[in-house]
This record gives sequence, structure tokens and C-alpha cells, in this order.
Amino acid sequence: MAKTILITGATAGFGEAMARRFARKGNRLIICGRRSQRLQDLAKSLSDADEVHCMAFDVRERDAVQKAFDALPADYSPIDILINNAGLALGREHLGAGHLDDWDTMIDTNVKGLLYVTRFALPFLRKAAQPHILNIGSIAGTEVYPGGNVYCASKHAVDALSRAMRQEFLPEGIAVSQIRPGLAETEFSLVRFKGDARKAAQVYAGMEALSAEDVADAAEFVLSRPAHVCINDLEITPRAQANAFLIHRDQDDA
Ligand code: NDP
Ligand code: 8X3
Repeated sequence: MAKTILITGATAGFGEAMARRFARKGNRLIICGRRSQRLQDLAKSLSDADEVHCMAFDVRERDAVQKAFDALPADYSPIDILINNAGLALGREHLGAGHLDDWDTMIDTNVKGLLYVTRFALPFLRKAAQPHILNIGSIAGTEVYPGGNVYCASKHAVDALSRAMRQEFLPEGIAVSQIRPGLAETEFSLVRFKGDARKAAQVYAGMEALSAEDVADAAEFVLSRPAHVCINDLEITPRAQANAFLIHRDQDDA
């Protein structure tokens, strides 16, 4: 049966791939991101979806998040599935050389943004028969690596919040899952290196990274289990990656 699925960060990468995949299954989608034109273009291309509603807001702006939910058309309630995917890394500097604005942006987006969206989505999730929250964490949420410091801390917070949500929402029957991907080739590194395409390409040199489709595939698996089953935590890496810092690269291409 068609479900109503809200996806944050749907304008690129994993979020866009998940929107395309869940649209193909005939679901009703609420797609979110800051880049409004990208949302509109994506919505137009999701012809298989039952219906698509665009919500353009910055997850860091609490009032904007609340307004977007206040304006949600009645057809989109209840929300069966919330996918907290919006997020970013900025920089690879060690702490001593880190940019304080970057730290604020990562913490405000990855931690506080996820909290705001979850809090305002809850009343709509509570009306669903089998509500499910899927948080996109990272292997950086259980490991750290030099230069990862604040990004890793923000994803450790996503891990902690996923576990806290699973405990606290248990009596209400809200399932909570987390997917923790390793290296995946999306706009992520271009954002991290502030538009430096050469540095971004180096991240994936000499190895086959995950694609956004691979992560969407994992999300579909997690969200399509029988109702009594919850995949709590799913770590997915490329075959060439053992952990956050051990990556096997083909030396000819690296
Ligand atoms: P992309 O850069 O391709 O996509 C990020 C998405 O997040 C965009 O749609 C962007 O939309 C949205 N976003 C960023 N900041 C905000 C904001 N302040 N308000 C609203 N939306 C925002 O990256 P990925 O698809 O790779 O990343 C998705 C998630 O997966 C992130 O949480 C990331 O940390 C995580 N992740 C990524 C990995 C990777 O290697 N790629 C590995 C593990 C986890 P817009 O700019 O339009 O607002
Ligand atoms: C993104 C994966 O290894 O770049 O979350 O931190 S990593």
C-alpha cells in the first residue's frame, strides 16, 4: 500500500535517489531541501509517485521548519516514514585550525536540524499505523579520523539520538532505524571542500565508492521489512573500505 514518506535533503545525493526509488513504488512523497528550484524540478520528474509535496526550508531555522509543517496539506497526514537525511561535512582541518563557522554549520544542520524536523514531524507520525523514522548517520558516527573531528562528533550525536529515539518511542510503536554509510560519491565531498572538484575527486580515487543508489537500495530494504521487524542499525561501505580510514586503492588510479 502507498505510504507517505518525508525525505530531508532530497535535492541531491542519497535523498534524491531515495525520492526516485520510493516514487517508483507509487508512494506519496514530501521532499525537502533549501534549493527550491531543484525540488520543483525533482517533483516534476517523479511521475510514478502518488503525489509529491515540496517543502523548501533550512533545517537549521526552527521557525521555518515549524511553518513548513504547519502548512502541510491534509492529504499528506499521517506521515508513515520520516527520513532524516539532510546533512553535510565542511573541511578536513585539524581542530586547531578549524573554522568556527563550519563547526556551527555542521552541528546546527546535522544535530539540531535533525532534532527540529523530528520534533515537528512527530504529531504526523503518531497518526500513522506503523510509523518509522530512518536516520542517515555515517561510519563517522561510530569512528573518528584525523580531520573528521566535528563532523564525526555530529554523526556520533545522530547515533546517540537514534538510540534515544528507539528507546523513547518504543511504547508508541514508532520504529527507529539508522543507516551508516561509508564513502559514497555524491555532492558530499564537493560541499566538504567548498567547490574544489580536484580535492573532491581525490576522495574516491582508485576505488569504487558507494553510489547514492546503493544507499537508496539499503533504505528500501530497511523500510520494507515485515511490520514486526526493525533493522536498528545498518553499516554499508564500499568493498574497498574496511573502516573510516582503511581504504584499498588501485595505485594506478589513485
Ligand atoms: P549531498 O551533498 O549530495 O546532499 C546533501 C543534502 O542535504 C542536499 O539535498 C542538501 O540540500 C541537504 N542539506 C544540507 N544542508 C541543509 C540545510 N541546512 N537545510 C536543509 N537541507 C540541507 O550529500 P549526501 O547525499 O552524500 O549526504 C546525505 C547525508 O548522508 C548527509 O547527512 C551526510 O552526512 C550523510 N553521509 C554521506 C556520506 C557520503 O560519503 N556521501 C557517507 C555517510 C553519510 P540543499 O543544499 O538543497 O539544502
Ligand atoms: C561521510 C563518510 O568517511 O567521509 O559520512 O566521514 S566520511
